[in-house]
Amino acid sequence: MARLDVRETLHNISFPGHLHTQDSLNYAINFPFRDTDTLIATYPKSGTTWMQGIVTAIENRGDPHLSKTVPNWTRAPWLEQYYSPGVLEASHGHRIITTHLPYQLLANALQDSKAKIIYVIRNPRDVVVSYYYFHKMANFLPDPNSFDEFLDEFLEGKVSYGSWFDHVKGWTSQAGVLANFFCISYEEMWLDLQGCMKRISSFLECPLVDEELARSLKQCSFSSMRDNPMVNYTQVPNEIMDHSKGHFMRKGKIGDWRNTFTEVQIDHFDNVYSSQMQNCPITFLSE
Ligand code: PPS
Repeated sequence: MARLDVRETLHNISFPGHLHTQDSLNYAINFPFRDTDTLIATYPKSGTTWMQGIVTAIENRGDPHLSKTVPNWTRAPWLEQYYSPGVLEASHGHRIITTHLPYQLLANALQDSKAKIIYVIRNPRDVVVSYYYFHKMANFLPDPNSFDEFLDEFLEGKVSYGSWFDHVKGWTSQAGVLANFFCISYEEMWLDLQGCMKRISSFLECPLVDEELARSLKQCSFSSMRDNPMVNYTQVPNEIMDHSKGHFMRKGKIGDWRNTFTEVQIDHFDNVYSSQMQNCPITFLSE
């Protein structure tokens, strides 16, 4: 499945055709969730891989075997990507499922579901920078041209997977509505991974003893994940992800957007942000 230049569109949202087909997108929006499923929902570049690692570590009580032997897309497949039916239908017990889809597209499938949902949110300034560099290396995403142009497309919601604003407003509106919904930020995890790990393990009803927690923390540190070929995408061939143009595990920092944005871009971003998010007050922690 190369289709590197193909784009698929669903509900006006564009998806890379290398990973999605109309069939796979329709499979996702009609997916029969089980109450025993755990769903990790994120806008791209918000800490998806990190949360996949955290949930895997918690559910395996800190035993690193699975995370070191099975790629993240197999142990926590993206629901909307073309290979997921094969992986999900073969798994009979508890499933960890990932999605970048906005809530609006999964609303029907999740209606009345008791699946556990973890939504990870990240400061969109760091998201757009991370996404920009990812577009440079991922040959299944359009060439981003300059950061200025990419920033405009991001703010207008024209990038793959759609508008960050719609994504965040849609999913966070489900706090207290969906039966088992938990929202956490990349920044909280960055500043206090141990505290977050305890909160996530309690949400998953899988409390860890100190030794299990210590092993889980070690496994999910940026350096461990950066060096783990099962999560750092180094196994993906260069024609799909050009590793000479960057690393998937790029910096793993908070607030690094300040090194990319100009003053003019900061003002423009802040204007769009305050008009889009006026009814959705969210603050992002910084160092
Ligand atoms: S994707 O393509 O949507 O699945 O990307 P996603 O995993 O959501 O986001 C990638 C960014 O997360 C950073 N990352 C981490 N940061 C801190 N600690 C850990 N363990 C970790 N794992 C992944 C990764 O470096 C990307 O962020 P940037 O800012 O580009 O470095």
